[in-house]
Amino acid sequence: MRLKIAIQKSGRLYDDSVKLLKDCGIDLKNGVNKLKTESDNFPMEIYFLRDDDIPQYVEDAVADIGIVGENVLYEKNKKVDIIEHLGFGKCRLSVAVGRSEQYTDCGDLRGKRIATTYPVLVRQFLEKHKVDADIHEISGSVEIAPGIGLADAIVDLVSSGSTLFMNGLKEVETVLQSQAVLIRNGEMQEAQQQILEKFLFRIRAVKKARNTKYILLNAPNEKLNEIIRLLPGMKSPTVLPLAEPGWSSVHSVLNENDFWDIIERLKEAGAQGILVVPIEKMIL
Ligand code: PRT
Ligand code: ZN
Repeated sequence: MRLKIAIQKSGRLYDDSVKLLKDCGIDLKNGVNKLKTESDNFPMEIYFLRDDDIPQYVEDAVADIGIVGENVLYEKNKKVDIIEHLGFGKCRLSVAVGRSEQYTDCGDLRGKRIATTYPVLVRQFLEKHKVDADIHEISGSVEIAPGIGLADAIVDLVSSGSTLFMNGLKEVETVLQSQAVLIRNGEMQEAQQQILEKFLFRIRAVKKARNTKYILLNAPNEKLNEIIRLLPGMKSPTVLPLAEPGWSSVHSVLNENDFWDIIERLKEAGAQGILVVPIEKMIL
């Protein structure tokens, strides 16, 4: 019994999807340009597909689970469940208009021609805002549509914003915030379900570790209490005496988001020789 997972064959989600499997200790048999491969050390079969096809394959149970962007998932609207947000492939689906256009709110889109590869999401967005506009579905290079007179506005994925900028466009509305998610077929056999539980346990340990750093520092004993108060730790920080009398070594973990703030306060409190190291896995 193997758990079948569909991931993107090539493109923006490929590297992070393969890295996630690798970080979960799942080795893939070599074979570039293959449609599918399997793992030597985990009961998993990996299908390489176009991202647009992944929701359908999971709905049809050709694959049990899949990794796909929320943008594709909601556009395709298939009967699958989201199990986990994966934290990569982050982008937003945005409305953009010419940089010199006046724009105050969605009402300005009324009667306009909007080019997009996401007609379903754009229609929902316009209905929500009670705006009538013409949706022109095109299959790619959406950003050039206003420049060649095909549309007045576009709805496309944006990450850094440089594509819009280079095409003389400005972002005016966010239709959807998106990231890669793990999806599953609603009905799965018990054996696959159990493999999925194991896989999820590993994914959560990897995600937790990615957001956390291990910190080691030296502190004069008289400052220990103050420094320990700054460090959350998993339970509480580990404190070990240094060979030099009057000094201790303190070990703990830090959340990536609080990281710089806490480091500054630790220095002010008298911490020295601060080392911060990545954590590979974290099981709580
Ligand atoms: O061949 P296949 O159909 O599998 O791939 P694809 O060409 O349809 O998709 P791909 O590989 O481009 O993107 C896969 C997924 O990555 C998308 O569905 C999103 O979930 C996610 N993602 C994250 C992005 C971006 N960021 C992104 N910036 N997908 C596309 N873009 C494009 C965008 O369309 C625009 O052309 O990048 C350009 C904008 O980037 P910035 O940085 O200039 O703003
Ligand atoms: Zn695609």
